[in-house]
Amino acid sequence: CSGGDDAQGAAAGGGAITVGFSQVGAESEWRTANTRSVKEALAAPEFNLKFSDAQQKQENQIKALRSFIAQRVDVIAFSPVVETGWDTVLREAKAANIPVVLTDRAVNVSDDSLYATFIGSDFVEEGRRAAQWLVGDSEGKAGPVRIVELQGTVGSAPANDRMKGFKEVIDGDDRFRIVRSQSGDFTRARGKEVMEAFLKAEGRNIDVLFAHNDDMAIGAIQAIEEAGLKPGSDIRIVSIDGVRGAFEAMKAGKLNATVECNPLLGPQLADLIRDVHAGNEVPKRVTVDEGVFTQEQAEAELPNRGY
Ligand code: GYE
Repeated sequence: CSGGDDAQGAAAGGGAITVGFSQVGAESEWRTANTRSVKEALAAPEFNLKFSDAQQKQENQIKALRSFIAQRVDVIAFSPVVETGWDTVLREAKAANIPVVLTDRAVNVSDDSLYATFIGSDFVEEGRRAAQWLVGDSEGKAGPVRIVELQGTVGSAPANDRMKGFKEVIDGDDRFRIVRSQSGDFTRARGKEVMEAFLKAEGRNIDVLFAHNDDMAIGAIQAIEEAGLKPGSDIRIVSIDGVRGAFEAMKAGKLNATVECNPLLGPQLADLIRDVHAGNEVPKRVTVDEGVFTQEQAEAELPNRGY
């Protein structure tokens, strides 16, 4: 036996809490705001942060987690790129007695004791809210309403859940039809490319764009303008996150609505890490308060945006 318990005891006895944090990447405005928030909160002297960027690849993230385990960090926190495929590495963390806090995105594992807690948004609810905005905005309009969907990273919790929540609501009204769905990997560049392909395939027969995040919507807006159409009126657009760029696009009349997804989780994450490390009971699921904003509110709300 390697004497792991002694090492653990010494770490808990005094000094800073060493936290290994594995971030998804830097794919969106949301993500850069999230990274900033986490780094700021864990810059406090009571923490010693080891930060790693997975560049949107699960294999990089698994490597980072294994390296945190080898370094015997006190707590691991990570935002999982995709939902599945975590059982093995999380069992390794558990065997090493290192508690894991899931940040932002959830995982699908057979055994819930493989992580201590999950802090993040309710992505299904966000998808529902995007659809509810669309239903409200389509009052009195005749069908069919042809929707194209720019999905997030394939297999990620926000892509799976936002699609699910959105469909749940529009399925109740047969005017709405999703005519094309494809992943734009949560980036502006891919959002633009995929929207170009949608426009090529569907011509002028697109009424609505639902983008799983603002960045893809902003990329798509460019594609729509280049195709000689007016984003926000020829094609109505709803997306998710509520980043500054979305508020600017709404102010310019090019984006119709954004559903808020708050990335500023750092302070709440720091509290959870402190509690988990101290062995205190924590809720298994912690959610974040969020709203929906429209063009009419954009100008007034812009100065209040923290991201
Ligand atoms: O919506 C998107 C980012 O996981 C909630 O990831 C997050 C999503 C966010 O790339 O912009």
